[in-house]
Parts: sequence; C-alpha cells; structure tokens
Amino acid sequence: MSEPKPTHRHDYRPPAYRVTHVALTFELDPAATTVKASLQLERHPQSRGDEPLELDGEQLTLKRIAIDGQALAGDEYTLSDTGLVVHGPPGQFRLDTEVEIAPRENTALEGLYLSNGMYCTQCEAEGFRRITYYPDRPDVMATFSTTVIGDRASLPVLLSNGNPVERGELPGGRHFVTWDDPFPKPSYLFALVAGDLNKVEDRFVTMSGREVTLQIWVEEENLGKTDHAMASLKRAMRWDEETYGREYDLDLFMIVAVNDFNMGAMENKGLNIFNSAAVLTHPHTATDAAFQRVEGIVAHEYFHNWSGNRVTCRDWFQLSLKEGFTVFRDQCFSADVNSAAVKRIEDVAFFRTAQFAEDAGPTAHPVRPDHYIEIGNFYTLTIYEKGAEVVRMLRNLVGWEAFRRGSDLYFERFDGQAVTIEDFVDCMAEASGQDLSQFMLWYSQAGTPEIDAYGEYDYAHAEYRLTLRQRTPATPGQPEKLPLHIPVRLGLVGTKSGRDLPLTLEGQSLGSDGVIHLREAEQTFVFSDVAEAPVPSLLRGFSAPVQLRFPYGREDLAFLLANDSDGFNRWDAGQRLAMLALDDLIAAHRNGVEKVMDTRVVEAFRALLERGSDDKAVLAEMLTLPSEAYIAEQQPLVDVEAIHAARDFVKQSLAATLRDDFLRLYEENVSDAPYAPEPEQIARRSLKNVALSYLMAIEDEQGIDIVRRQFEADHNMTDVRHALTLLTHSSRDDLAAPALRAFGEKWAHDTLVMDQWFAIQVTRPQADALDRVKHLMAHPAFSLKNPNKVRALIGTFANQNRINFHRADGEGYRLLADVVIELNRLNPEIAARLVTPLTRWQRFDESRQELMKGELERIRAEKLSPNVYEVIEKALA
Ligand code: 0A1
Ligand code: ZN
Repeated sequence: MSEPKPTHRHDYRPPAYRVTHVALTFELDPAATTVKASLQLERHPQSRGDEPLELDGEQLTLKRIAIDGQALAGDEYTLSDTGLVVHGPPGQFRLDTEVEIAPRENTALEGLYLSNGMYCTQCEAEGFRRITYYPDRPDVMATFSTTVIGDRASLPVLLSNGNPVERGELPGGRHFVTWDDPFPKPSYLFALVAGDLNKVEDRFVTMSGREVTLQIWVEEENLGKTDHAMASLKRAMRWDEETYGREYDLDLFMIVAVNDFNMGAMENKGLNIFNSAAVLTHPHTATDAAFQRVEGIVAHEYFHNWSGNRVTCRDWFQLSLKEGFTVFRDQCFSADVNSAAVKRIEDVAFFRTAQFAEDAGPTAHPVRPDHYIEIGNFYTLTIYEKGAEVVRMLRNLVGWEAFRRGSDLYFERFDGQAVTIEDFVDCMAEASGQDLSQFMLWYSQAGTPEIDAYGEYDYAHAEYRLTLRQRTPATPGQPEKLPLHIPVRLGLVGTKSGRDLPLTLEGQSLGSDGVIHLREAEQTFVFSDVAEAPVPSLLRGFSAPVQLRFPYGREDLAFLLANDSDGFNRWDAGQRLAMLALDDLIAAHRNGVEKVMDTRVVEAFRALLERGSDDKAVLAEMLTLPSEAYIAEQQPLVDVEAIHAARDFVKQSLAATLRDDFLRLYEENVSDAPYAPEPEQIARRSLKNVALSYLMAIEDEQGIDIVRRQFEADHNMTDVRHALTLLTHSSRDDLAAPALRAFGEKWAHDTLVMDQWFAIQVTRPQADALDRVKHLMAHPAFSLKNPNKVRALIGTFANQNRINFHRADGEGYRLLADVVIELNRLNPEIAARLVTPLTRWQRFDESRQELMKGELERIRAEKLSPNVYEVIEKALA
C-alpha cells in the first residue's frame, strides 16, 4: 500500500465547479442500494476555464454517467479508488450518475449504513463520498432534494433533510418520500434515515411567531425516554433566541436515535442524528451526569444550525470555527440552566486532564492545524475544547456586548457561506475596535502555555508586584513559540480582611476583580495602594487555557479555599492544596518511607464540612480529590503505582478522621422526593454520594450498610450506579457479585444500561480487572462492531483504570493493541481514537515505554487504515 499523503492548509484552492442543486434518489437494499444523483453544475467564476471536474467517491460501483442526458464515453472521464474526473466539461451542465453501495457491509459507520435494521447516514467529515460521486468539500453548498424508496413494511419511516414534499406507493410493496431542503448546504450535512421508527412530537413557537414541529424518532421500546431531550431542545431554542438572537429556520426539526454511532451526535440540517446514549434518558436508566450530557449535546447540535450550518467552514482546517464556537455556546447554555460554577469546574477539570495531555503528546496540534492525513483524526479536544476556550477568551477580551455585535455581524455577513477563522475573528475585531492580531497566535501555536508567576508585597510603599513569565513548550513541528496574548483575571485577597482588595494598576482602577493582559515573555505588574498583604487569586474562572504555577504555601491555599470570592478558584485552591500533599506522598511511596497525612489538608476539609455551604454542588466538587489522570498530568514522570497509592491514602486518611462528618453529610442529603434532573436535587445527590465514597474508602460498616440499602432502594440510576460501583470497587466480593448479577439480569434488554454495567466492572482497582475485561468481551451483550460497547469496555478500562491498564507485565497494553488491530479493519475512526493511551508512552518509566512502543510497532506491522497509520506514525516519530 502506498503511504497516505497529507493535505496542507496552504494548498487550499476554490473548487473549479460549484453545485447549485442536487437531486438524489435512493432505492434502499442492504446489499445493493442504488443511488441516482443529478447534479446541476456551473464553472466557478474565478476558475481558469480549462480545469476538469473533480468528484470524490469511495467504495462506489459506477453504473451510469451522463452529461445533459448524454452517456459519457470511456475517455471522457477517469475513475480511481478515490474519485472520478470528468475531462473538459462545459461551463454549465447537468451530471447524472448512478452507483451501487452496500450498507450492510459498512462497519466503519461512515456514509450509509445499517444499525439495528435501520438505515442511517454519517457524512461529516468525508462520508458523503461513500454515497455518491460528489465534490465532497464544505465550500460547495447546494440545495438538495432527496427521494427515498424502500419497503413499506420494514421501512415505514423515510426521512431526509428539510421538508417532506411528496409521498406515495410503488409496486412491489414499496413506497417513497421526497424531501426538499431549501437551504444550501455542504454535503457533510446531508442525512437519510429509514426504518421502523416511532416519533414523539412537540411544538415550538419562534420569537417571530412561526410554529416549528419538533420530532424525536426512536425504536418503540424507547418511546418513554425522550422527555428530557425534548425539554432540552425547547430550552436550547429559546436560549439561542434570547442570547444570540438566532431563530430556527425550517418548519420541522427532527432528532433520530441510533445505537451504532461513532461520535455523540451530528448536526445534519433539520435531521440531527444522535448516538442513542446522547439522547435517551429515564430516571431508572440514566445518571444525573447522563441527563446533563444529553441536555448539552442536544443544545450543541441545535446551535450548529447557525454556527456550522448557515455559516460553515471553508475547509476542514477551519473545523474549530464551528466546533469551538458551538462548544462555547453549549457551555454557556448549560451554565445558565444549571449551576454555573460547577459547570465551569467540571469542564476545566476535564480540560486540564485530557486536553493538556493531548497538547503534551505526539499528536499535539494547533486549534487550526496546518496539515492532516485523515481529518477524522482531528475531532479532538484541542479543536473542540481548546477552541471553545479561545472563543471564551475573545468574549472576555472584547466584553459580551461587543462579542454579541461581532456574532451578529458574522452571521449576517457570512450567511450561506463557507468561511475561515479569520472571518470570525475579524468580525470580533471590527465590532470591538480591538487589535486581535497577537491573539490569532492561539489558533496557530500548539501546546499548553506555562506561566510562572511570583509576587512580592512591599509594605513600605503599599505595593504588590506581580511578575508573570510565559513560555510555550515545543510541540511536534513547532520548536519555537512566540509570546501569546493571555488574559489573566485576578484578585488580591487581603490576608487580614479576607476580602478582595481594590486593584490599581498604573493609576487605573480595575475594580476588585480585574483582568491583566500578558503579552510579553515576561511582564511585571505593579499594583498600588494595596492596603494589606494579599494572597493573589490568579487566573480566576480559568481565564486562559494555560498551566499556571505560583509558589503558594499551604496556608495560602487553605486561606484561598476559605476566602476566595471566585468559586472556581476556591475549588482550584483545594485542588492545589491536595496536590501538594499528594506530591509528598508520591515521593514517600517511591522512597519506601512511611506515608504521613498532612494535617493541614485534613483541617481544610474539616472546615469545609463544618461550615457547610449554600452551594452544595460546589461543595461536592471541593470534596472530590484530583483524579489519578490529573495527578499524572502534573508529574514529570508518571509513577502509576505511587499515584494510585498516594491518592488512596489521602482518601482513607480523610475518611478515617472525618468519618462522622461524612456520615452526617450523607444523612443530611438523602431524599426520597421523586427523581428530577434538577440542579438542586443533583447537587444533593452528588454531595451524599461523595460522602458515601469516603465512607467506603475505609469500608466502614455503616457505610457498607448504606450502600446496600441505596442499591436495593433502586430509586434512580445515579444512586444505584454509584452504590454498585462502590460495592464492585470494594473488597466485598460477597456483596458485589450478587449485586452485579442482579443488575446485569435486570437490564440485559437495555443496551445503554449494559454499557454502564461493563464500565463499572472494568474500572475496579483489583488485580483481576484485566481478566474481567477479557471475560466480558465474550459476553453476549458485547460487540466490537458497536462503538458504545468498545468505549464502555475497552476505552473505559484503558483510560480510567490506570493501575490495571499500566500493569507492569504489559498485558493491558497488549489487550488494547489486539483490539486496535481488529478495529483497524472494522472501524478505523474508532481504532485511531482507542489507541491514544499507547501514544503517551514518553510519560512513563523505561520498562513501560518499551512495552508500549512494542505494541505500537506490532500495530504498525499491520496493513493500516490512513486513520491508524497517521496516529501510529506520529506516536513513533
Ligand atoms: N459535528 C459533530 C461531531 C461529529 C463528527 C464526526 C462524526 O462522524 C465521523 C460524527 C459527529 C458534532 O460536533 O457534534
Ligand atoms: Zn459540534
């Protein structure tokens, strides 16, 4: 096989031809679906005039090709594995093609495939080329009309984008529906669904008074699981009107749930397709976290209707144009409808663990990459989450009002177009009058900037001098970096008053919670009239996606944990304090020295517990220790065992000393009110479940009793799953085994609950976890062809069971590589994602490095898909 070739951003050329309208006809059949396409084409005004027409196409069998009704002769076009070139076409014409495809054989889940007997499509990024010959690039936007033909009995529902305009019966028990989508769109937003589906319907009246029909299509047994998604959709529609002035444009908005899906969901115009895990909920089958995730994803896909569909990307290098902005929008939505502080804490905790790791590894790339082999590999935390952080910084730099004006300008100026990240940022610069040229570096430089800060208080002059030094480490292909424009939000908290002191910088007042702009490699900021010695509270709300170091003492952190006016930074102070204690314990473990718990941490926790808090949700976060993955991220070299042992030790020490407080906290927050996924209830549940985790860390008799009762009460999935997890992760196999069995039998029919059952078992810290993974791979509910199953069993094990995945004998690595090799054939996109933990080998000791590299080499020896090839080459470069 020839080596796959990279595509470079600087090679972008506008297409020689544009498509003004497409008419598609599908005759559905599992083994031989016929797709007829009729493309109205015209030469691009800027084209030279002698260029051929280039169409993408993969895994298609061409049956017919004609221009303006005239079949093409063999020398008028060239066919290859990747497409079709028509030589010397006229300036304006109609191209008709007919191809055959085999949805049943499609295990990659890109293009048209079958899931549980239901036809569905996934076209982003480059799946449409597996459906028909087409210029499959986002800067070709056309109106679509789609006729779907299928067997009436097995496929009573036939859906596509836009509005249904015609339907009827056909001979042989077949029927058809024709759909018209009046909004020009790129091919990646095309969708088709056909199956035996049922709908739940609702209505939404837009701000201008238009009525929109809302439908959620599911298999019959899931009809009772759509309420939350529907309510979320309506909330999101209203929010986008109120916050961004954006109204929905079609008369119909549909969501379909499918079981086999590579990602969370997809924003196809008027017909969003969702992984069933990202849309279905019920109090007995979904946890609070799942309810919140569904709300966020429904909103995310809906918001794309403007940020992505009406205004889309010129090319795939601009992916973060739609994704960064849309993630930012969905984060703000979730913050508005839930606890804003907790939303930020959760997002940042995840970001600093997973995105920082990506930025520090061999696949690091800028928010706008310069080249790729397989765009499917770039649906990453950097494009999505770091892209959202960059948009958030923009909002904070120019202020909400200018940001909103910039957003209006962007939607107005570029409606119906495929544009670039500069176009977006230019609107923000224009609306605010600010110079954002240095800021643009955030889009081109990869890696996590590090800020080293230190401060000095000068009593004599009542001055506080804060020095910030920034540096972005080298990343693959980017050895040198320039200083970025970094907004640092901060407060100076007076050590006597415990209050934010007024900030005066060079004679200018910044209020008591201000933003300073770091633009140089090193800058000193002198605050005057600082009446008392302060502790600085830096990077409030995580105002920039950087790693900030400041030589805080433990007293400083305990002080901030108690006094900081910024909820996010209070939480962060607690995390930093725990990290200092963990660092000592990790060192003790490595040196074989007896571990001693830092009493200051215990006292800080005691203070938290005793003071209580009116914000229970934030308190639950503050009582949660940094994850093993986050701790690992903060270490120069990851010592898997030491991290695990140190974290366990802290947990047990806190539990032993504060047992009664945790017990009280649990009891205070129990409630038998009927389940509702509302912030107040969710907060109480997380608080009591955090308390229960501590009690179970010491396997307290009373704790065990509570866990058993919570499991048996079977009140809601949040509580049941937590109880079952605590039992399964405890030493009490006598209790865990029957509980797991009962749960597995009860939910054998529910694929989404079985995913949770898998995840609970493969995260257990005991040494038999790997054997359980192998054993469960043979379970009838498991399938390598279903991405949710692969994620639940293999992904969860490799990413969340660090102590067992990184077993010193390399068996965890070997298992992962075996699965990646199989998936490379079945589903390259999932295979390329799954291999990630192995690519992080540089972070581990020499022996593990060798074992991990050995597995990467073993994968490399296979005949690889471009997806896996790209990741493996980077990892072994
Ligand atoms: N645009 C979707 C994500 C998505 C990307 C690729 C997919 O298939 C390969 C599917 C979904 C989103 O941001 O939600
Ligand atoms: Zn998206």
